[in-house]
Amino acid sequence: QHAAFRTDLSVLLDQVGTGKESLSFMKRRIRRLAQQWATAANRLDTKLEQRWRDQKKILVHVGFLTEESGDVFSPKVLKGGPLGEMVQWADILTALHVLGHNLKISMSVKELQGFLGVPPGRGSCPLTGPLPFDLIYTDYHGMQQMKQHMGLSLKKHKCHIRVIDTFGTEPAYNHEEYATLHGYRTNWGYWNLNARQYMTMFPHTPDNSFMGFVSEELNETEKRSIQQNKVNNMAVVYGKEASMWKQGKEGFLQILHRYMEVHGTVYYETQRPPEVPAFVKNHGLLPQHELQQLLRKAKLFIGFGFPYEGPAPLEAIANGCIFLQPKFHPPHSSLNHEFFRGKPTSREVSSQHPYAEQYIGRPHVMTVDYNNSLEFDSAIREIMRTKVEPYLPYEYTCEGMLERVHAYIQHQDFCAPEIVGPLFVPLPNSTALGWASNVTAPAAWPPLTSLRLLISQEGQSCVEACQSAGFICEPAHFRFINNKEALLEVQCEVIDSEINHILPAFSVVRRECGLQREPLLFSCAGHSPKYRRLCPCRDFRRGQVALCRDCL
Ligand code: U2F
Repeated sequence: QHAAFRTDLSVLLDQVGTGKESLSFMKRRIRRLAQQWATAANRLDTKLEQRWRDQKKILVHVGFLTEESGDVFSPKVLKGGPLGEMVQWADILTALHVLGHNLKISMSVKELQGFLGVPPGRGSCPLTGPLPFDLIYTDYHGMQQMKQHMGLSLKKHKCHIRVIDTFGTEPAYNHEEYATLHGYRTNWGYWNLNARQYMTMFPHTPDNSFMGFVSEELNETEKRSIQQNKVNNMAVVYGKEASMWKQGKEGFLQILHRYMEVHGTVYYETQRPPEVPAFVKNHGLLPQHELQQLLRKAKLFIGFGFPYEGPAPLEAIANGCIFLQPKFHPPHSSLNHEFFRGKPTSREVSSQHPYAEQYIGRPHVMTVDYNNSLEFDSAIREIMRTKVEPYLPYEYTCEGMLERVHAYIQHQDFCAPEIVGPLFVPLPNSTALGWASNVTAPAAWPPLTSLRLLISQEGQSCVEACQSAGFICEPAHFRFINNKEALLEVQCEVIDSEINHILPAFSVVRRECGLQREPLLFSCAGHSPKYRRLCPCRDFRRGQVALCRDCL
């Protein structure tokens, strides 16, 4: 059946259910953005020229909101707790509904069992028949629950699963045996999925798929009125929980206060939290739409270093604020910071919000060293002088998210047997950068036309190598370059095939080349001091890094 776009969200709102603050938050958000989604659906429909889209049977099981996982988030919705995950799930549900799929939503293990058709009760009673869904979106908690209640059949059906994973999972952590042997084992698990089945909140590592969420888009009239009403000396602090304000913030808050009126939206019960200085005008935790109004007036949205990688900076920038944030030197990661410890990634987080830093940047985003008061001081003064327009990257608009999710649903297939190289043929007389395939593999997505082979510097990952050449690493293309034809230019004396997440690569000193023997370990993120890596890069659309030029 064809999936026809839907612009009426009432069925979805009924499906989300009631009885918890988290659900009310998500429903308020869905209602508030309904018009934006409808407009976006119409635009994308036109853009895709009414082309055929298969309607999929989709189960969404939101593991972290189930009682069985402890649901620590719901009670904190009105108390300054994390909302980023709820923002994202609300938007995923809306996108799937608007794209016209056949959706079932589960927020408890009982509902999960009901939808999957496994007998209720504890213990692992395997699903015997076929899986009644084409796709299951869940999270790490949901994976555990499915393992417990689907038993062995989870393995059989796992290619249908997509895991919503805020900070991302790198291939080395995902492969059970490899993680266990090489110190990449974490409590989140090693599910042996294709790493692209993990879907992240920001485009962190291209090893995972970028799911994202949306932020409000302004029309020209709104943009103009915002610019007229900006208060040049008004700052809003990023931090809805008092603990985000503690320790070492006095110094730069004082500097800030010298120039600007400082506003906060910190949750409090009866009186001002002691962490928040008296000169701060605290509005208390605001409903999302009121926060937007505050951001429309403010000139500056300032981060204190936590929370990491949340939605709020995008909302601020979309409402015409400049986002000022601390640079992390050295970068924070699971190796050196409590918050990331035990998360299945070694990704280095270079500032509070690396996406804002790297994908948006000046004049909308300024990333500075907060320990250097001169630098901080001059940043504030520069911000007060600088005029910016509200800005929202296309990938965070409703249309951008619909386009991306549409492309994933129609093209990503982790169940089909993989076609492997060597489909790769270097073009004659080419430099490494110019190498491109002149063979087309009909089933490949992203299509092979997008492939650009690159060789990294020693110690450099493919994420960095591709980025520095203006491309993005594309893990789906590894299978086409993991062969000796692709190694032609590097003249290796020996070619081995091993299980190691930095392969394919070669060691300059030893003139040894290594090919990858375990496709699950193809990794854009991997790097090692003595190795230059073979990197499958691809082009990408402006403002939609998840998709290559010919990907739609
Ligand atoms: C991130 O979670 P947070 O919820 O802490 O992220 P934020 O960027 O602070 O904000 C999430 C939403 O909270 C809303 C705001 C954002 O959409 O509009 N909000 C609000 O409604 N009222 C207010 O007064 C202030 C904000 C991240 F998303 C999570 O994945 C991480 O777990 C967490 C920790 O790093 O950070």
